[in-house]
Amino acid sequence: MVLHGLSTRHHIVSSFPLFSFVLVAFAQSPAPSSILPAPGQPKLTGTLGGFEIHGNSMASAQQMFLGTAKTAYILDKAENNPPQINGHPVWASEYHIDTDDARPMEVVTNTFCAGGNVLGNGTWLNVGGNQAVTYGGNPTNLTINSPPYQDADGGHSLLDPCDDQSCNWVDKQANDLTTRRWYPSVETLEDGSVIIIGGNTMGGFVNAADTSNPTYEFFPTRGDPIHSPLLDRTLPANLFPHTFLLPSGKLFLQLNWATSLLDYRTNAETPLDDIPDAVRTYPASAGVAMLPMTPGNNWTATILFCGGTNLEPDQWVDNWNMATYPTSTSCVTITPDVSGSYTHEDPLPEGRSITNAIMLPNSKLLLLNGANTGVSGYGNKSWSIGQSYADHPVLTPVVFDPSAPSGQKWSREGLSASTVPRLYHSSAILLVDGSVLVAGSNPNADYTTGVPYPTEFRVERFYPPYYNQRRPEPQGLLASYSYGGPYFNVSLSKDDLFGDVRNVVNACVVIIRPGFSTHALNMGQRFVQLDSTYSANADGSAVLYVSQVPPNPAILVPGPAYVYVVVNGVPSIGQQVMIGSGKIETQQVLPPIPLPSSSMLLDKSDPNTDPSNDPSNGKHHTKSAARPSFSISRLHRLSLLLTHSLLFFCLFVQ
Ligand SMILES: [Cu+2]
Repeated sequence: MVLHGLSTRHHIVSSFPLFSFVLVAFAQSPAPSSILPAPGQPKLTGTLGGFEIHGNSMASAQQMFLGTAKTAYILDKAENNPPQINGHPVWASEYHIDTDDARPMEVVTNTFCAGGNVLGNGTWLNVGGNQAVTYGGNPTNLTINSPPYQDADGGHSLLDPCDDQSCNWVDKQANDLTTRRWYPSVETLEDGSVIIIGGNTMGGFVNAADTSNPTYEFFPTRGDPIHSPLLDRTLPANLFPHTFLLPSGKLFLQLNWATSLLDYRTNAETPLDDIPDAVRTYPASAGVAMLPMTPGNNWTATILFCGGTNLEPDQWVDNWNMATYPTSTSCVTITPDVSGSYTHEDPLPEGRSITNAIMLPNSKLLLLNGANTGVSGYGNKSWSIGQSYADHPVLTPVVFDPSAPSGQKWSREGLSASTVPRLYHSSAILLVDGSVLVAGSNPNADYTTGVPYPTEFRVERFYPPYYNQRRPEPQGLLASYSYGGPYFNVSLSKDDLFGDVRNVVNACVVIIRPGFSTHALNMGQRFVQLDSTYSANADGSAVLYVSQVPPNPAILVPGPAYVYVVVNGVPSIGQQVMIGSGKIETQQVLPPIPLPSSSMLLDKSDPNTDPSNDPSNGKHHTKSAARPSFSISRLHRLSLLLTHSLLFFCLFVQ
């Protein structure tokens, strides 16, 4: 029996003309991508919904990113960590996921509160940071190779990650950055270059007019920094601006109470609504993430903010007890390409600052780390907790389900608490096995023990509830992905579909950039579901027909990412892939080849696959079941209308 779903694939191409990019001719097809081997199973079983302490990071993980499937990289500030390298303390390390060993790495520049992201060619960039310091974090007069750390002013450093321990940071002291930047944000652009935004020229708890760097620039350089009026009018809580490249090609910027769109091509800024309830930028340090971009929402970007603190600009002075000040429970979303207004979401179960928001492959958002009172930062104040400006760690994570009904989006079902407080200067990233690497916390001016919140080297793994299930082992995933172009086939066995071929309607392919984690941000974190249809076979196996990345590099920028196949919310082991050309250049964009219609070839003799035994009475084989969450968004409808109007006009004028 063959049941065909109604194809809506031709709509996908027509939904993109709203965005101004060029579709090149079919003849310029991308270089064929190699096929990845089927991923296997996790090497471990984990404590479901809980944390396990796994290793020692050697330097505190103020910054952390996944360089390869097996290797994470950690950056700290220059400080008096006990491990040594080349005659001075270590402030960078390479963490091996499978063995929980760390390798010290040499970094010359002081990466204290630097930003970072990955370029389109796979090289990681660490940029900005404090000047050279001595014990206690105090600045030294010398700026190059100053004792005791032989550190230098935070410039920028580059790393090509590796699995054989052969790679090292390359420091650029005489660098391309034209100005000093402490606390900058870094966002990768459509051509794989990055924009570097804001920061200040000297340190401080918050920004100030005399030290602010109210500009942005690019790497590789495009010349002098460009002034941003938004950065001028959002003092003092405008460091590490929340920055997201939108599908429209504009940059969404949220800092202090303000929101704006930046067209970096014309330098035009368009104010949007102020964010309600709370400041979300450092030191308020709310959790923030772009929610999944999927065929169901036509790859429209919605950004979620949760927590923070409601201080007004004149309250960001540390002459009062900020460590006991309550944090916000407020959560809001904004869909900036559609509306400049925020929408209230279900609030958090408790207020939270300094929290990391991690996109899981099952389309849910994990919030972990952070404090219930206070803010980021530290100092020797009478009211400090040790030196911390935050207190009351929130040890139990909480999960946000974007698809759950209002009032039921947050859940702690099956989740348990960590034993390790993670306050200022902590970090977290998704790993390929779907667990989350959690590290850092150091609300201290220098390496410090014997205080309530010491310099933390313990590395944990958090195991989401899916962790111990058998993972899908898809065959046919590609090693690199083009923007549009031909679709490809991914095979799933009966076991991959949990013994019931009808689960193929709940199978999808997602690509995740875990991002550069620091200061409650994961810069560049993104979750994009590829379009797909299916053909289910009588033997219980199935094939997914999978589109390449949508034909717009602003939806998923070029560079390395991880591909997962998710069935019933259980992800395969992720595999590192390359999005786009692997070069920093204008990316080739092709028309997507329409996908075949979904079909379900069922074995009537097998009660597991006979649709007459299905309580849903076979309705899941229809178009709506092929994409259960599919709905034509307003934007999609508008684009269809425009396309069809254009078509009508063309016919009419002939
Ligand atoms: Cu910092």
